[in-house]
Amino acid sequence: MNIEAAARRVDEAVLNASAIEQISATEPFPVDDAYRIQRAAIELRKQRGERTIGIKLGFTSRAKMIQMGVDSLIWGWLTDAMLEEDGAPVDLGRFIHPRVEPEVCFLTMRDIDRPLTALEAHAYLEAVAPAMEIIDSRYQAFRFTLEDVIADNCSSSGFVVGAWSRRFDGLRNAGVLMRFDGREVQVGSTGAILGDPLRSIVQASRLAADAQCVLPAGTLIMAGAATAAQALEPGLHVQCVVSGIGQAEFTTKSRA
Ligand code: OOG
Ligand code: MG
Repeated sequence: MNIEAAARRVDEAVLNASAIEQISATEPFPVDDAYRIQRAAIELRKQRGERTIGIKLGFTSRAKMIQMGVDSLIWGWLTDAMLEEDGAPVDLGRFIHPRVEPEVCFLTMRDIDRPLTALEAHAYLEAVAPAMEIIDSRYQAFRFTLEDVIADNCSSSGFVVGAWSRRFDGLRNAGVLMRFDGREVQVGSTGAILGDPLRSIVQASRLAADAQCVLPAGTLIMAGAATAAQALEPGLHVQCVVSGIGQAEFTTKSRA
């Protein structure tokens, strides 16, 4: 596998907002190479001035595994260019076939430089917020293998984070609602995320340690979707409510 060439392919799909064939269609490749491609593609973003500000976990819930037919936990990078302001309009023009999913986001207050236990995780956290991730697979028809989706930075394209708080109590099993124009489109519970979203910190610490990465204090960690993702279209008001934690929202518009 030519890692650099594959990274340029996914990166060009991002820049042109146009779908590509799955990389595995021409050449099957292992998970290790998938993460190498992901890293190389993030380097290309950094060369354009983007900054990594956190990580995202994927397939931490059954709902997502079933929707996408993939059953391994994956992770990718969040950059400053992906962060959309809570309550603001999101321009869909830069996406191919965007979907949105309800999540929670954590903000760390200490460097994570080793695998943490569930008991330790809490002490590493500054705050939690309701959040939504906008995913936009760079592959045609939003279809991919595990390796393809990892290479494509786990479909990550944008995210919106609501107000931060230290409301960690009740986070284990809080109701999650996603609404389009006031209509419920997804309903679930934070318990769907690894049984308890705090476990995403344990998983993140393990993945980072395996990759010999330190997650510096101030890192954002998106825990993964609590429900299946929902396709976005222009002209929507999108809201995510996490009971007892808060809400996040945005509207969609298109350039066209
Ligand atoms: C891959 C990303 C999965 C999640 O929260 O489970 C993910 C995809 O569904 O395209 O972000
Ligand atoms: Mg997600």
